[in-house]
Amino acid sequence: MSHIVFDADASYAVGVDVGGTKINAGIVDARGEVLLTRSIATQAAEREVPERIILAVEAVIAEFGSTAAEAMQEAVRLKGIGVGTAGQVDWEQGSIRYSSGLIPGYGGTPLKRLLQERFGLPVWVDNDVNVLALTERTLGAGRGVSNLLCLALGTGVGGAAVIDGKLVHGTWGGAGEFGHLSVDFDGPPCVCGSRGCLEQYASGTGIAKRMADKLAALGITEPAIDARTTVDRWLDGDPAASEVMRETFSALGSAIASLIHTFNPEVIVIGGGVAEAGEALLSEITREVSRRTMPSMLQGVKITPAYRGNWSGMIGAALQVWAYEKTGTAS
Ligand code: BMX
Ligand code: ZN
Repeated sequence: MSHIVFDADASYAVGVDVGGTKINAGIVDARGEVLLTRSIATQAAEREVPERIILAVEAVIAEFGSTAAEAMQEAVRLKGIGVGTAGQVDWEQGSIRYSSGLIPGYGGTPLKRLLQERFGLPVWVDNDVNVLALTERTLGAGRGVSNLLCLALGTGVGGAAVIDGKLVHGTWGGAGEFGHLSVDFDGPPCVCGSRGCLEQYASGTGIAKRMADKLAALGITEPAIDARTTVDRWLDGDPAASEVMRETFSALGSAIASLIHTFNPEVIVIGGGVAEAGEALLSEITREVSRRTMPSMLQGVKITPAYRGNWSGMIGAALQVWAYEKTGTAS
């Protein structure tokens, strides 16, 4: 007997969240309930990233097939595959137009075509944080909200904007790269070519790097310092970690204030692995935002954690299958 509760009457889709570090794949129903999940590393020496995405999808489809067969004695059709991926996605083509050095060699991948050919199912591909916004609109803090911003603090920093009820894609799908808002025009160089980008201060990668630099300046060498350890040490009152995190909060406060001034949103959702630090992190961000935003524009703005933390990207990836089934494209 499987421990999975399988509903023979529900329709299911595959959701895949491709981040700089992990690929999370799962089977999700139309209400965003997760039936099963699988997580693998995005980059491993022996396979290219598109092949690893296919591996993750094969794994969840195989497990779903045996679960469905156990429950019903027959195979059940999946409705489609939805992908949310790091990188700048040409969302009508479903291809990766460009990817920063966080996923080397990924740019140019015709992901939608590859998955359609391999699995024979309808496929939707969008940026990872654009699909996170879909989860928030459908299930989370964005329900009934017409103006919503999402920021995901992960391996990189990603963003999405829903404005006047519409997910903003820009000319071909690259809109919402909030991680590359510069918060210091003379700051450290960024993988995108600019300087002082929010991502340098608020991503897991950026936090870990700045903590290692800070310790090195103090004559301390800790080779494997990561963002989680840095956040834990900040919560414990460690002075070096507190300095690093103070910069993180200032950078976030500055970027979010600019976003509020640009978009006049009602809700700002903060997700990604770094945001799993929880309430303490959120209240520091809120404080920094309040210091830097015009009072009239700050009034009523809600800064809130992402629905179901790190799984919300995968859920939103799958939700595309129902959200866009009629039009064939995002709205
Ligand atoms: C980067 C950029 C964004 C992405 C964001 C969060 C790439 C490969 N990534 O700024 O497209 O949304 O990181 O990505 O160009 P994650 O890896 O933290 O999920
Ligand atoms: Zn940048």
